[in-house]
Amino acid sequence: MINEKLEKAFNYQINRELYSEYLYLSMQAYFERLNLKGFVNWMTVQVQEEHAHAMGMFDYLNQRGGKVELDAIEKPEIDWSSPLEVFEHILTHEELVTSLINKLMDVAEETKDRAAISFLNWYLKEQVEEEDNVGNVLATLRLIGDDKKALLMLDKDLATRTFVAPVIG
Ligand code: OFO
Repeated sequence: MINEKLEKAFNYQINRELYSEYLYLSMQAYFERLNLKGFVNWMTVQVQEEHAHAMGMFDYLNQRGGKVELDAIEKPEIDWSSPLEVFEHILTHEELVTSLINKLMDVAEETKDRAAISFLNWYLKEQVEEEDNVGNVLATLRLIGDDKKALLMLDKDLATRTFVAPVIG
């Protein structure tokens, strides 16, 4: 049975992962409006990943005999001024998520829940990857500047990203 404080912290993080999914879905819609199909694809994969992150915790909490409590998901932003601004937003958001996973880990450590600590290690590694992926696209967008041709080349590149269901934990 999972400790109540840790259960609450997991429920909060499930909500944050679902918010991430929602935010990226909104970004996907923004790229649809720009007709940048490669960026749309990149965001689609991102949305699927966030759903998998939320479900990983959802399943884990159930497995540990905890009570999953879904909360309201706030409305995400709907407009950005450019692809660059979107990716700046994603990086800031992922850095925030990393700090939240660290806080969740603090609660797992505080409650001496070694199983949860081991489970959460996967999320910490995943955050390193997430920040790196986003940082790479962001760096390319900064190089591109106002060059429309180069933006379309990046769009082609982002069209190749595929979703691989993660094995969590
Ligand atoms: Fe769930 O990693 Fe992004 O937010």
